[in-house]
Amino acid sequence: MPASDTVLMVIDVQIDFLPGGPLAVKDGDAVIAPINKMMPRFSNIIAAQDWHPADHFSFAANHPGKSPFDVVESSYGPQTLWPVHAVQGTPGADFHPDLDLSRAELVVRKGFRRDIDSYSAFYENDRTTPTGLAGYLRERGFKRVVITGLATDYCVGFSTLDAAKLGFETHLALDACWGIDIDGSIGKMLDQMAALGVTITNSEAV
Ligand code: VGL
Ligand code: ZN
Repeated sequence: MPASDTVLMVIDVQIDFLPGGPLAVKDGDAVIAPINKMMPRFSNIIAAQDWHPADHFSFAANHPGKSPFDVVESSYGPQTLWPVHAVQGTPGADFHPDLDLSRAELVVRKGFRRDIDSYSAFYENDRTTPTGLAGYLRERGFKRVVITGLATDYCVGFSTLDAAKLGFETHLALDACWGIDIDGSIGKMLDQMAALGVTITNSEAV
């Protein structure tokens, strides 16, 4: 049983990232069963939800002549363009109905500013605008985070790196995550996690 100063983080398990969605992570629905199985063991659960306005900068459709997965310059450096996804208030932005978030005590929404994307649940992609999650976790006295969800190489990955950099003892439950994998991005992300001392584990072990 994880200690009470541990929080389970469930990242972006939303309809648009699951098979059939516009930014589907292949086999992404495979994360739902292990996450549901983990939840009863945790006293504290929080979720992150990608939550973009329809005119969001990260959507290729908002850049004439550009296609999804092109990279453009932004005020904060290179930004990958995505298919339209997780638009505020649309069914595709909802959590998957099979995911049992009934005990989640906080939902952090991110990416709601038109001009900044946000992969991490802690900081937006300019790497300086905080979501408030670090303050929340500290004020609640949490010391340890266990991270699950989508996508291993983007929102899960950047959330994990930030958690470790912020000084939380950080664990990634690898079988409860699934990635997009653009040009080896999953492997690169796991290497960065290892370099920061993240414990790569699995859903049964934590
Ligand atoms: C994500 C790309 C764009 C994710 C969100 O949840 O990993 N990836 N928006
Ligand atoms: Zn997004």
